[in-house]
Amino acid sequence: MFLHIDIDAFFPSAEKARNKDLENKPVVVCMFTKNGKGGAVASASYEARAFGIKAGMPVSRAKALASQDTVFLQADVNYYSFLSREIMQEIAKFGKLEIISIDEAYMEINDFNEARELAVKIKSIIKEKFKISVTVGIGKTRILAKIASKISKPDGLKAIFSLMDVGNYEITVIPGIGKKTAEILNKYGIIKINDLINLGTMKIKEIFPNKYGDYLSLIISDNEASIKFRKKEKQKGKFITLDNETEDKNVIYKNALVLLEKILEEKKEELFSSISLVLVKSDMKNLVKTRKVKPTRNIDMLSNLMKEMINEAVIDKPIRRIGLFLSDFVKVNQKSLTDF
Ligand code: TTP
Ligand code: MG
Repeated sequence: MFLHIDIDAFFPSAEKARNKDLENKPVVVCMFTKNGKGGAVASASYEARAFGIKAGMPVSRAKALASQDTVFLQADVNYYSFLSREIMQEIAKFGKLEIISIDEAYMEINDFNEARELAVKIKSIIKEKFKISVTVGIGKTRILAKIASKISKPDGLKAIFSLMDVGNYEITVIPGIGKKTAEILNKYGIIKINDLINLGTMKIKEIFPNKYGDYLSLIISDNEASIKFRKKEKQKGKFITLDNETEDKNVIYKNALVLLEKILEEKKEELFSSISLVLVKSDMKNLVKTRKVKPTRNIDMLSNLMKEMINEAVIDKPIRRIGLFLSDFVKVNQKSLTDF
């Protein structure tokens, strides 16, 4: 058996835990842009979710949906990371913890009754010590435990022994089935988990003849599947071919800056957490540099990083093409994403 422990509305809950005035209030934690006008929602408390406010939404949209008394706060990631470590340490006293993100972890337990008792204990201790509620899913596999917590949030506790137990839920409760995959499956008449189970592994592998098909097949057979991936990180990139090959770092910088401006212009609402520069040399070899940043769309910050990377680059051959890639901020402390 596995426990999947997931903190409820983590960032807003962390804010409520340190400020009694926020109790029972809709709280939206945001990553604001530098001028404080734009930005995206990192997480909304359950009271705020009732208005339709969700993670990833532009702050402007969230404000339009919010009630008068909704509190908007800038994310304090240092505090959340600190709190996350404290909470995880507390939970780790009960067994070997596999931490998979800032607010989620698994624990393997031999016996079901033991798992259930432990889940109750963990929930009450975290509530008592940190004034924060967590949901615990119990499952035969990690995926089943994760589904169990997902459908019983907030402050929930639920056990699932087989995917059939949740047959009447929509397929999107399965981790890894997002909007796009759901659309594909919907075309085959697959709406609920029962439909997916009835479809069978052969047909699933026909629709997805790749690792993803293998993944779904494992899930419908109640086998342990790797859940290293979650939301796919979205990348926005552009290339420019220079009129004349150059070794001049200023020229390279100016061209890269044009790419940066274009990407920011096309992705008006996004925050980015990594920037990669690709320099294609005259011998067609690539030189790639990447920098991670706190979620931002601040052009001064991003162009400075770009300048640093260009300055560091050893340009031993003239450059003919320049590429720039910005990756969306998806989740704080997210593990590496494997795609399929
Ligand atoms: P989640 O566990 O996905 O969400 P949550 O804890 O806010 O809400 P719940 O589990 O009750 O559904 O993410 C944990 C934290 O990670 C979240 O509080 C804020 C952060 N986060 C972002 O900053 N950006 C995002 O797009 C997402 C999904 C989460
Ligand atoms: Mg959570």
